[in-house]
Amino acid sequence: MSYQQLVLEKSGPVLLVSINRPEALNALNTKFFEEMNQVLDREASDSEIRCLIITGQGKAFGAGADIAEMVDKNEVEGAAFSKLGQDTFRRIEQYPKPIIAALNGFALGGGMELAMACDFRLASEKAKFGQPEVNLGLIPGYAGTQRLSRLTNPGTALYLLLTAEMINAADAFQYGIVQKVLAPDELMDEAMRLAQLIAEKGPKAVEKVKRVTRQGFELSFKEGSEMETKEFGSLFGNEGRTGMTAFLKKEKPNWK
Ligand code: CO8
Repeated sequence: MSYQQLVLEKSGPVLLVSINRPEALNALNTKFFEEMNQVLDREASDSEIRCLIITGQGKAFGAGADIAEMVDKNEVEGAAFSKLGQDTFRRIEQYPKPIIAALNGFALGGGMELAMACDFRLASEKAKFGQPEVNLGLIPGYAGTQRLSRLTNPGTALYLLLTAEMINAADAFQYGIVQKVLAPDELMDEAMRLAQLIAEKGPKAVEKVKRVTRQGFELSFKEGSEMETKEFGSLFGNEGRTGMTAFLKKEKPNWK
């Protein structure tokens, strides 16, 4: 399957998805969302794939939703475009395999919202972050208002959302938006190293740790802890036994 706006590279158990519309700084349009959903349905769902990386080609990760596509939309069409993006990013958040954002450059508006939907974020020293929607008379439409305050805190989120100030990678790290800042030529190596590391772990445990952590944000502490107990128990006798037995025998676990 070939895509117009995405380039896929498989490296063993890791699928690298690069957004490839550098002439428009990888602005996110309807075609992008259609193709991203197709990748999640097809290539990413292959049982050999254990972890995904999303990055951008050129000087941007993504400079936001495509302003040229949005400019003439009416209220109903604007809301539909928001819903398409929200549903796609929710799928990324809930996808049963980890998805790492490797932020090579501008991550603005919808591009920053895509990054926030991923499980964690690595940034090049060259990356720039911001929610510039108010400059356009808009607000974030891909759940950025919700994710940014949960990822950071209400004060940091409102500072960025209200001023539309662009911040650098060091500031994004300080605010907890990104987990690591790397030299530009080290970004993809580190993303791949971490993805391969995750791919070596128990696949059921990885899927469950993502789900329990993610769903826990939307539950009370008590409900989240109960879900953890249930999922913890479900690993006994199968993948958990494989991993613990291998440890006791000083062997590498064979998860299959
Ligand atoms: N949409 C469409 N085209 C874009 C976008 C974008 N978001 N960003 C950049 N481009 C295009 C430019 O128009 C330009 O095209 P052309 O060469 O044909 O003129 C090309 O990319 C290169 O851009 P610049 O020449 O501007 O490059 P610079 O290096 O000078 O500047 C910036 C880089 C600072 C990133 C600048 O391009 C910029 O400010 N871009 C817009 C950033 C922005 O406002 N993003 C937010 C968009 S709104 C949004 O994301 C809302 C999300 C929720 C939507 C919900 C649905 C309703």
